[in-house]
Amino acid sequence: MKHWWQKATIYQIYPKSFKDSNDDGIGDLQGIIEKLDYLEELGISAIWLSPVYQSPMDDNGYDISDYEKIAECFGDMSDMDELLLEAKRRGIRIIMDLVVNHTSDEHAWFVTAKENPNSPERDFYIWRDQPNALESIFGGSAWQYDETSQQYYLHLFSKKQPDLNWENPALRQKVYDMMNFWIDKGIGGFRMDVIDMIGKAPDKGITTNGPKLHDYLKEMHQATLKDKDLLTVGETWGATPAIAKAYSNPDNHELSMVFQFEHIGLQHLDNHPKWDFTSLDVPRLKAIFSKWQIELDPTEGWNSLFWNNHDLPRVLSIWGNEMTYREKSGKAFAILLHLLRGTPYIYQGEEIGMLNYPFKADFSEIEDIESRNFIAEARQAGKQEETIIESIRKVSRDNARTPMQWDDSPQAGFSTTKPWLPVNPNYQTINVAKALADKNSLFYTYQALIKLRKEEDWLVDADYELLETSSKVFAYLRKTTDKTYLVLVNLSDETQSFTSNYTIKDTIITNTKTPQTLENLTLEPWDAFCLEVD
Ligand code: TEU
Ligand code: CA
Repeated sequence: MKHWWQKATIYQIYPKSFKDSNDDGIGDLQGIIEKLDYLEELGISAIWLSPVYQSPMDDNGYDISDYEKIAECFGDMSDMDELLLEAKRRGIRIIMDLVVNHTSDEHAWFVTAKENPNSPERDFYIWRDQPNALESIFGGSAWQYDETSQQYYLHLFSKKQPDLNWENPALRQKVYDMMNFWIDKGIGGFRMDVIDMIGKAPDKGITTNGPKLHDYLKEMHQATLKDKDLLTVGETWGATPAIAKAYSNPDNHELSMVFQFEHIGLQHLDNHPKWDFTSLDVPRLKAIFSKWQIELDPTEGWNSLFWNNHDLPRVLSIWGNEMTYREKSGKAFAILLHLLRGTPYIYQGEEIGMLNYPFKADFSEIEDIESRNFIAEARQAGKQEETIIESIRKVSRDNARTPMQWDDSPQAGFSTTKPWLPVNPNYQTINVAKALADKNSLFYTYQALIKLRKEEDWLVDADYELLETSSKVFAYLRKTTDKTYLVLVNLSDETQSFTSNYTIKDTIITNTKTPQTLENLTLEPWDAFCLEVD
């Protein structure tokens, strides 16, 4: 039996930056509702909605102060209900972001826990008399001293994001009740933020893949997800194929799939922080994707496929060619990814080829907490300002978070006032209106790929096989018992040669002219196609 999410393409919305309906410079739920027709035209099956819950916005909503309320800047629960209804009318499900590794320090549980060390809520969080060496992912110690109760609490992210104590069964039940509140509203599933951290054992220095992680997920499944065909995708930075199978093997009853980040690791030097970025190593990309394609056979697990999200730089700016081949390299990345086995995710703006932002050298345009902490630490460590800004321009999370570019009117049709993050100055050339008007635009490649996935079972079923080619060419086969498909992509600015004995039967999708033969073929820069072959 196939699950709906095996034939679905998911579109991620970062609500602050998608569409502002009331001209306060911040995207909101009514803005999303306005743009549902656009998403229907693109053809996606579900929206992954980054957090819209009540939040002081220290980390743009990944710091939640009430899971059952909507942040005022986004609207209210009636807007949320309207979004669910309007999306459903268009065959679009809503995947909520589940952030339960931590809450905001302004969540009522934490407020009570702090004020009253004898309250049951105290044990919902992780308190110690002395800090250990654990560090926050956003920099500095992971422990914050609380004057009132004279203990330290754990925060693996910002100090306004205290970690929840999953060892407490009452806390776990509260989380499951909250999940059921949303499931009862008819959502399509959950994207689970840093879910691999909930089983942490902080005294042993273990933060991810802790000993009880999978017990908790099985318990969660029983209490919430069981018998409902919801899409669940865990964010798991350190997952290997073996770990991914533990989560996504259908017999384990945990999650549908996880986001693995091994290919994203190629963005920076090995064993270096993300700020030490490097250029694309195509042979390693091929090896990583091939490993995941082969190991996560549908009987044992399921893959998720993505280039972009709200934490990552725009793929075209780091691995594609922004200038000469912006749309063509965009199509090449799309074709390469969407014909693999797994569920593809598109991040807002990816479908029109949005790019990184040229941040001012004085850092005045930087909003992201991770970036701001990095700048402060790098300065303290005596790094050159030019090196710091170079890192920021290349990999800051704010690159993905600038407003969606809808048209060429001021503020790119996102808002009529100055938005919370500036609009990319390239909006007059890169915007939705332009993309829709041009039948050859990147948008229509995405549209075609999404349609193909819905219609063609081989995308789910067919085996994967990597072909030996020159290093900058990525070529793979998808084979069913009676059909063979070849996906062939030149991931470079130079021509490449390719040869094969297969004969061409049909063109499935291409970003260039289909060749007559595969024998002694010259691939132009960023050529990409999928052909049925014999
Ligand atoms: O991200 C988890 C995470 O580890 C990121 O902080 C990641 O390491 C970093 O962004 C890479 O640059 C999730 C969310 O996706 C992120 O937006 C949140 O800030 C974070 O969790 C805390 O909730
Ligand atoms: Ca608004």
